[in-house]
Amino acid sequence: MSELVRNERRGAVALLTLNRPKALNALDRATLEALHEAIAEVANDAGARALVLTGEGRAFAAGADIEQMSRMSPQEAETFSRLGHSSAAALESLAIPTIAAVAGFALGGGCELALACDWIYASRKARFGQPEVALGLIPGFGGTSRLVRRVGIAWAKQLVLTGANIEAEEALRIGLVNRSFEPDELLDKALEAGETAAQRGPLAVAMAKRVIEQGQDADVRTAHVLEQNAFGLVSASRDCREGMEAFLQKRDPSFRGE
Ligand code: DAK
Repeated sequence: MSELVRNERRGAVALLTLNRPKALNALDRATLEALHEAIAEVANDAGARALVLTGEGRAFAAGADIEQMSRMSPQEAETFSRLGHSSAAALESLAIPTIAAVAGFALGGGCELALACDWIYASRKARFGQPEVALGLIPGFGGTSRLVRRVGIAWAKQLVLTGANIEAEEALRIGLVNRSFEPDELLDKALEAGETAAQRGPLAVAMAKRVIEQGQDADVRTAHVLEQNAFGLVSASRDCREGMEAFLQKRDPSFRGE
């Protein structure tokens, strides 16, 4: 495992830490490759029931590595963009809940990476932005589509077209961030949320996540049908019987993911 991304387990929660603090965790090719590898490890770790993604030092990630990008040919830029997209897609397609814990800067590709997580918790000192237009670029890791879905078209346009940063409080207000915390509380709160989800029925959590995601790409009627089908499927699971029996017997359920 590359040291550019640390992969640790905290109970049932996988904790991935972008670890290039001297460059504010700027996403270069090697870091994105390490991230992709770490996500694959988590996907294959049956004991990991939630994931928290964070950054070492004073940034979550200050964007794609500008120094490296400045030397890329158009072909290399396309490959780089593909790598960024596939890391974001790999995060999104994990069957477990994913939480971005943003302690500092989440800019450009860093903000886009946070957006690929199911939700974002932030420290009160965090700053978010899509500053690409200041470099004569546009967001390249899926930010235009994910940001619109998270905060609506007007805020997405304001952020992308001005390239200006916003503080955690504003990010919270517009729904980019779910909750904000004092800096020293952030990681524990993110791990705690991950642990809470990790204790739920894993099949139900995975199915609910999938239906929410597929549903938002579908028309409402289709989304309802997807939900009904998934509801039927999950109700046939051992975990579902266990969950209901445990409630009726006034005890904690013992889920096995089957
Ligand atoms: N890339 C490379 N190095 C970076 C970096 C970045 N994005 N951000 C910071 N660093 C480095 C700095 O160069 C500095 O290195 P040294 O000089 O110490 O060697 C070190 O991190 C500390 O940064 P500062 O000295 O600048 O720290 P400050 O506190 O003064 O400022 C800052 C913090 C975050 C405000 C500032 O560093 C900053 O503005 N950083 C750049 C933020 C930015 O513009 N990010 C967006 C990058 S564009 C695409 C694919 C992807 C993308 C687009 C297209 N395709 C292939 C189509 C995505 C694009 C982006 O993400």
